[in-house]
Amino acid sequence: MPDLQKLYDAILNGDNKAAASITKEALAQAVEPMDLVNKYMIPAMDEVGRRFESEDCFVPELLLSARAMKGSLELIRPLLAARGTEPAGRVAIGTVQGDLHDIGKNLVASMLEGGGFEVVDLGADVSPEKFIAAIQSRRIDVVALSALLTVTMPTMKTTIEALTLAGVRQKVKVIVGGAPVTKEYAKQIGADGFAENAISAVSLVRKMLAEQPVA
Ligand code: B1M
Repeated sequence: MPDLQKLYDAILNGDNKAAASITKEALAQAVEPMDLVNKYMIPAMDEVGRRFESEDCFVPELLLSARAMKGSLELIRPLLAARGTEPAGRVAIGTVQGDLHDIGKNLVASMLEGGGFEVVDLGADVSPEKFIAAIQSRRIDVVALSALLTVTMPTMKTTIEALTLAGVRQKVKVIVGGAPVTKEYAKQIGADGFAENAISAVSLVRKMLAEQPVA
């Protein structure tokens, strides 16, 4: 069994090679993938964020840590996606316009795939028009909006408003999430639901579609 604390250190220090090698070793030894994510990888990114806030590290270090995190997640992602059974609905997911953070969004997308949903991943910095086009062309059941910056949270509201103006709001459920987003904020901007993390996003979407299928 590899020393998993070293996975935390590798992501914190932006060492993508070490992070990938420990992740591979852990997966080969049947360590539960979500334990790697929740106990070591996310806490490392949280620590990077704290250091950034206190000016003990800067954007280049953030980028290196993000690269290490993404590399490890790429190794874990197929295992999460393989857990699904039959498609339970189609979710279009994206980080809203102006926001480049996509690690959490990618994790939510992988867990939704693993939960049996078909995921249309629109990427990061996604304009309202792109969400609208996806709804119009792909028979989307749920639109999932992610935001990591307090300054891009209001773009979730403008995206929902744009869906209404385009006449597609009633066709979909809209869920929102991301570190600064709260349940109260979700309600305030007219979203149908809020999920705090990737696991709760899956149960939320499942519950929503079972309770009240979209029009
Ligand atoms: Co940025 N950044 N960043 N950054 N960055 C934060 C978010 C910050 C909190 C750091 C800090 O100051 N402590 C801060 C935001 C402060 C604020 O707004 N209140 C910040 C800042 C300020 C910035 C810049 C402005 C810095 C600058 O340039 N001066 C800049 C903005 C760029 C832009 O977007 N326009 C910037 C840039 C970057 C990088 C590009 C360098 C890089 C992102 C790389 C990438 O994503 N490809 C980066 C990173 C890595 C971070 C931190 C350190 C880590 C984010 C992360 O990946 N976390 C972050 C600090 C932190 O979060 N601790 C920070 C791990 C990930 C798994 O968690 O994304 O929270 P998270 O996702 C979670 C949940 O939130 C939830 O589920 C996920 C899994 O549990 N979730 C959803 C997310 N989306 C969801 C959607 C759902 C449901 C749940 O349904 C729809």
